[in-house]
Amino acid sequence: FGLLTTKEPDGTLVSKLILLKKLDREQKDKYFLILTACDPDNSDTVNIVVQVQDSNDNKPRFERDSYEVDIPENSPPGTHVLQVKATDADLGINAKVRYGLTAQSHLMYGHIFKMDRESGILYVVGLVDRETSPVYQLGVTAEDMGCPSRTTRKQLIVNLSDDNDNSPKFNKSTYAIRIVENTPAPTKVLLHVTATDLDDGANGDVRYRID
Ligand SMILES: [Ca+2]
Ligand SMILES: [Ca+2]
Ligand SMILES: [Ca+2]
Ligand SMILES: [Ca+2]
Repeated sequence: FGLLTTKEPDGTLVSKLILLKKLDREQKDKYFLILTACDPDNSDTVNIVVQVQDSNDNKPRFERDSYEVDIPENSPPGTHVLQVKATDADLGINAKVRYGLTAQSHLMYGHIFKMDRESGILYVVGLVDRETSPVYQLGVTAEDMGCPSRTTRKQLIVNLSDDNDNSPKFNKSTYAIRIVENTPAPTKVLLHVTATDLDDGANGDVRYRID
């Protein structure tokens, strides 16, 4: 702060308090100044309190640089996937954070995942099937309520772990073999069959037997 002293036409000296440097409420929100007026013999002082009001100059910041979580496929609607959290250095509504999915993620995956605006909890709302998509890359947002508001985006990865929810399937429903009687046995290969299983790892390993 500084003083700009000017002389009025009637000869009075007027001092104006001026700002010499930008203020940052997040650094210091109150200043106590003492202004003294003095003549060669006497003086008077006055206290000045400067309260710095907030402007929305900070974006919300997520607590983590990235979010990644594993959940089992077929987790039912209502399953709590993960909670994100962001803080904002401003004050009041400038620091009040609301969460969401980016417009693109909402468009693509809004039928599968939903972000609670208040709590930042991501929920399952649709079918999560590893065989359809084993990984979801979601864009999440934290937006403050300032005017204009400020928004931060972060990537959130949801990996689906496998559940053994697919049976092996033969590539044909019936196989017919013609074989001449008295063919010497053991013989060459009569038939090659394959069955596939869409699951992962051991859940997708197929063994064969004849009953
Ligand atoms: Ca803010
Ligand atoms: Ca601020
Ligand atoms: Ca299986
Ligand atoms: Ca599966």
